[in-house]
Formats: sequence, C-alpha cells, structure tokens
Amino acid sequence: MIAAQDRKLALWNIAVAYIAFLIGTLAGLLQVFIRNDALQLPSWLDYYQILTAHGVLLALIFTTYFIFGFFITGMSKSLGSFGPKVRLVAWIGFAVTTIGTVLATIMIVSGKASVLYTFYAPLKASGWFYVGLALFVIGTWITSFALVGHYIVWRKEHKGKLSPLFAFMAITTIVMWIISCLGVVATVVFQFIPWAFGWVDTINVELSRSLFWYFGHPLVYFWLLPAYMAWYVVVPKLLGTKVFSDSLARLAFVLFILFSIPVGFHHQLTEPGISDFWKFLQVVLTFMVIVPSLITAFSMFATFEIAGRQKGGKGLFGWIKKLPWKDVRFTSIFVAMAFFIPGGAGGIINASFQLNELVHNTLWIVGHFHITVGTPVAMTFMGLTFWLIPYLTGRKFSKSMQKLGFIQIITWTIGMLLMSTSQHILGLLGAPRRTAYSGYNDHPAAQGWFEGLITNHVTMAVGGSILFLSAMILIYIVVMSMFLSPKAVREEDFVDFPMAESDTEHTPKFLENWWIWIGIAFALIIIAYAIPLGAMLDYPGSEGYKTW
Ligand code: HEM
Ligand SMILES: [Cu+2]
Repeated sequence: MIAAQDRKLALWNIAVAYIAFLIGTLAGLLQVFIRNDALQLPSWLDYYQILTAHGVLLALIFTTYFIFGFFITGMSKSLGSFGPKVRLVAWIGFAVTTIGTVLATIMIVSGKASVLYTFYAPLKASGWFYVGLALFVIGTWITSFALVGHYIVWRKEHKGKLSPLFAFMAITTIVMWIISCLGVVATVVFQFIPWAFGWVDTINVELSRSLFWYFGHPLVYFWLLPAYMAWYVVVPKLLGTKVFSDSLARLAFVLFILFSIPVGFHHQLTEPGISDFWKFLQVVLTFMVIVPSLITAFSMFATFEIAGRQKGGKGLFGWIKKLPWKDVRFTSIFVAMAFFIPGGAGGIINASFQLNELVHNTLWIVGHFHITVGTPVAMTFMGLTFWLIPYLTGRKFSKSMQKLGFIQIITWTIGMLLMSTSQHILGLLGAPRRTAYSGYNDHPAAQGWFEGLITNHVTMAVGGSILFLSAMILIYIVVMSMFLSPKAVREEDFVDFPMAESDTEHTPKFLENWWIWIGIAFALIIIAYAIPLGAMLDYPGSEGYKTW
C-alpha cells in the first residue's frame, strides 16, 4: 500500500476525471440525438457548444486527469512514496490545472467559446477560454515536474541502475508531453490571447493550426502511452507472468518520443499553405510509428501465449482458452486492444495522402477516434478504474461489482460497435462531421445516407443510448468504490496494484539515456518543421469570426 497522502493526490485527480466523464458523455448522448433529428435544442443551447464541451471534457480533461492519477499511484508504488516537496509541487500542479479547467469549462458552458476542442482560428472565443487552456497545460507541466523530480531523486539514490519499467514509461510519456505542449503554449500565449483580448487585430491562421497540430498528434500518444503502460505492465501480472521483454518495451516507448512529434502535418494534408514536400516528409515519419506499434502488438500476443501455455494450453490456439476471461480487469483491457486493431488500421488510412482526401472532415474520422481514444484508451482506463480506486480507498471490489463491470464493458462494446461502424460508413458516403442535423434541403443524396441497416437514425440513437447507459454504470461503480463500498478488512479483500516484474538484466543502459532521445527528437522536429514554419511567418493574418 502506498502512502496515504499520495493516495489522496491520486484520488483527487481521478475524481475530477470522472466528473468530466459524466458531463462529457451526457453531451455525447445529446449529440447523437441532435444529429439524428430526434431532438431540437432550446434557443439558449447550441449544438457546437455541446460538441465543444464533449471534445474538451472527454479528450482533454478526462484523459489528462486520469493519466496523472494513474502515474502518481504507479510512481509512488514503483519508486517509493513522494517526499514533501514533490507532493507540494504536485498539488500546485493539480490546483493550476483545475483553475484552467474550470475557467475553460465556464466559458464553454456560457456560450463564449463554441470553437470545438481544436479551437481553430479564425473562430474567436473569449480570451478567458484561451487563458484557461494555457493554465491547464502549465498546470500539467507543474505536476509533470513533480513526477520528474521524484524520479531524479530515485536515480541519484540508485546510481547505475535502470529505473523500474513503470517509472521509465511514465517519464517517457511526460518527456513527450512537455516537448509537444511547447507548440500549443506558443500559439495560445503568443497568438490567441493577444488577438482574443483585442491587443492585435489579426491572427496568422496557418501558423496557429500548424502549432496546434505539432501538439495535437503527440496528444493522441499522450492518451495512448498510459494505456500501453497498462498493457505492458499490468496485463502480464493479471496473467501471472512477467513482462515479455523489458528492452523491447523500453525501445518501443523511446521510439514513440521520436516519431509522435514531427508529424502534425498529416492532419493538414488538405491545407494549401504547406507544400507537398513537407507533407510528404511528415507522412513518411508518421508511418514510422507503425514500428513501435507492432512491437507492442507482438509483445502482447507473446505474453498471452506464454501465459496460456504455462497454464496448460495446448496446440496452436489452445492457450487462448486459458486466459483469465472471468477477470474483468483483464477482459476489459483485452477488448480495448481488440478495438485498436481496426482503429490503428484506420489511422494508416487517414494519414495516407490520397485516402485522406476521401475521409477528411467526414464522419469517418469521428468513427475512427471513437475506436482509438474512445474505446482502446477509454476502456483501458475503465479496466484500470475497477481496481485502481479500490486500491486507493482500501475498499472492496465485490463479486457483484465485478458483474456490473462486465455489464459496463459489454454495453460499451455494443454501443461503440453500432455508433462507430455507422459513423465510418456514413463518412465514406460523404456525411460531414461537426454538424448538427442537416437534411441539405431534403437532397436525395443526403437522405440516402441514412437508409442503411446501421446508418439509419434509429440504430444510431440506440447505439448512443447504450453507450450513455454504460457510462452511467461506470459512474455508479466509481462512486461506490470511492465512497460507499465496504472497507476491506480481511487480507484477501484488499485490492492490489497488479504490477508485473520486468527483468532488466539484458536491457542496454543507453535506453535510459534521455539526452540521446531528446536530442534525436529535437533534430527530427527541426528537420520536419523549421523550414515550413519559417515560411508561414510571413502569411497574412485574419480577423476573428464568431459563427455561433
Ligand atoms: C457516451 C459515449 C459517447 C457518445 C454517445 C459520443 C458521441 C459523439 C458524437 C455523435 C460525435 C460527433 C459529433 C459531430 O462530429 O458532429 C462525437 C465527437 C467526439 N467525441 Fe464522442 N462520444 C462518446 C464518447 C467519447 C469518448 C469516451 C471520447 C474520448 C475519450 C470521445 C471523444 C470525442 C471527440 C474528441 C469528438 C470530436 C469533437 C469535435 O469534432 O470537436 N467521445 N462524439
Ligand atoms: Cu495524428
């Protein structure tokens, strides 16, 4: 059991995450109904306001707070309890992040910032929305520094030793996060804030979008790497085995630092302000990320097979039957991984020059990120929640809770299959994303989109409702494990943090030499970005627009 003060810190982070999840999924439910012409909003509430809340609360707030809650717990468990300074800095980080979150949320809810979570210029929100965003990011940096500080203390006390795998992976993720946030901080502080408060008249749109996507792509890895940490470190323990290969795991993670940042242009393939050469270069670098992704897939299946065979699984696939399917902590993460197979393949499609033309800005993209962040990441976090909160509160995770956990996972799976499949198909047919319901003046082409078996309005509404039901079951589990479930008293009732052993005997030391990886990362960033961003500095600016 980790120190009580560290538990408190982690629990506060997780609590904020689930408040965001509650409001965010409610917004999602409304969206499904509005898009399908089944709900008309009152005049004071706007579709784009709700959609902004959904994107910000789920993709930014829920993920980030949950990730820090997980990191704080795992760092305290693997490196030992935090010292008073680390703890204080982590609380300051939490406070600053939360002030930013509250400020940005108030601006969205009061209708002053319906700019969607990408806040593309020249859409112009209240300046306080951007101040909220800046505080949010700076707050996460402060928490990150606390965790890095804790790690540095450990390294000093264990000279020449490799750090535990969990801590190494958390620090890798944080390094990537800090480098990538430089882009969003630059555009928010130097472009958006002066413009939104009226100190300057215009904004350089292409530059702001490029700085956003310099951050926006690694952002998806900031969500994904903590899920991978669970896959690498938690799953083997649930299977009763060790990490398949410590060096392979560390190699995959450092490759993510290198190849997740200099690739933002793959979100801007349709933009005229960037020449094809730079788009091409960044697309090539994008595809490099397939390497650590496949390393991860390989390690996972190797772990499954080894564990299944140790338990007596025979033949080519007999080991599959021996996996602990009745343990919701495992099954949830397995389903999450399964969703990532089509999710990852979709990512390769999106990043391809020509196919991007077909899917860009259509509902296909919405289908895509609901089977990447919306399920593989979110469901891994759900699978962690089942034991993480009881671990932190010292409460029981009873048999009936475990059953409820299964119902939650199954409903999320069904709801997401319905919703995301229909979104993928509708996108291919041509239906745009980020729109409230529009029949395009009853144009037959638009009407035809909704005639399919799973693309019709009823199926989609059912899918969205099942998802929301699932989200509410999860909220129930969270509230129970936080406040109401009986305290564990007997030894066997205590829920533990499943952290697998990892042999570092054969792991090369250079994998933990940060200067190498940070150095190469910056070299790649400069190669991919210096010239095209330099050219953008001369682009003319645009005045702001409020379209809502
Ligand atoms: C109850 C579950 C959910 C439902 C019913 C739902 C529904 C939707 C719908 C219908 C849209 C498309 C809106 C449009 O393009 O007009 C959307 C967008 C989006 N969703 Fe979800 N979603 C759910 C859960 C999630 C989760 C768990 C995440 C991430 C962790 C997520 C992240 C996003 C993001 C980032 C967008 C894009 C927002 C934008 O275009 O600015 N959603 N969601
Ligand atoms: Cu991307």
